[in-house]
Amino acid sequence: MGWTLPRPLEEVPHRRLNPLTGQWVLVSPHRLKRPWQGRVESPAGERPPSYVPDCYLCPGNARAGGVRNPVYTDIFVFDNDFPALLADEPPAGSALDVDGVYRASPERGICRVVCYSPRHDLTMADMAPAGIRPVVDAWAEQYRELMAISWVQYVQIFENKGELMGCSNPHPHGQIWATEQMPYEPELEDRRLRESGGAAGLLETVYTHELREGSRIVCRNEEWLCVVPFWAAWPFETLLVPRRRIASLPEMLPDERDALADILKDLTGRYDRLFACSFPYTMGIHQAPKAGGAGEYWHLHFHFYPPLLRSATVRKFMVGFEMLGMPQRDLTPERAAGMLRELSSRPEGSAGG
Ligand code: H2U
Ligand code: ZN
Repeated sequence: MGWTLPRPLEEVPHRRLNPLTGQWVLVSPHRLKRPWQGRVESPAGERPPSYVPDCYLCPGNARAGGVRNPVYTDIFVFDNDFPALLADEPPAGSALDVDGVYRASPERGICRVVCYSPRHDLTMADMAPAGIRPVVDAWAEQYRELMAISWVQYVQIFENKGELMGCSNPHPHGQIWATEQMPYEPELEDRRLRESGGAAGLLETVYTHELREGSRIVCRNEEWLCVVPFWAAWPFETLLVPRRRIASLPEMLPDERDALADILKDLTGRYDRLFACSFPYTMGIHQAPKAGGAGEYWHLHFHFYPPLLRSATVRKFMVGFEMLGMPQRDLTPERAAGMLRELSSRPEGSAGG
């Protein structure tokens, strides 16, 4: 049945549970009455050119390692020249355990980079859905290919966008890390999804409630729903969930792929219009690990974690109580969703190209 937030919670400090991780977040809606005298930035300046001769991701250019990129026309995937993990089998005897306190073990992995477009100046928000579709297909194909490697347990696809998020180059790109062991965040989610994997899984329940309740919806289409989750820690954090409980990207049908490309453009466009800037974020796809049975209960989803709070330059810091205690937010998820929802899905006068 439908439900709504008890009225008092819109005014008083409270905790909300993140059912995917089991962690709680503190919400302080009453603090929104605080005066704000910070700056609000004007729209960002000029776009970069569409081709940059010394960009290591532009078509035909040499990368930092010396290898030359092909003259690619849609997407381009390559092995990271400076990978954080190596695929070589670790030498025997490299594990450490002293009194259960000092523990270490080798970790194998494969790191790749995915260029979304040959155009240096585009982001997903500027690309047409038909241009994003090859990115969606590449993600699915990379997941399939990397999961087929015997020792790979998990594949994390992600994107760091914007200097604020440590992104090294504006050329639109993301990364893929395939690891021998399950990293921490998906591990937490794996347990909850497994425990809730009955007739209506956890994210199916969320999908149904959010669609009915409406106050946290940012945008949606036939196949996908984007909300500021009830338990969001970052001010404009979003969760993108498919209607159907699919465990991993290769299971997506053509309609679901097209709809995904469409909603990625819609969401990133809203983000850009929120503070009239190219909106920074870390985005990532959580999907099934290799562990037996995971394909049965996993429900893939995207997380967007943007750092901005009030303008193109005023960001939220996860410091102080957040670092030492637990995450906290002032702006309620319902208000944040309302702000993103009110923005038009396409900028005025845009053909969506
Ligand atoms: P960001 O997405 O955080 O900007 O990282 C870009 C990645 O591209 C980074 O992991 C890799 C870096 O190692 N890279 C190459 O593989 N080759 C290059 O020539 C430069 C950057
Ligand atoms: Zn997740």
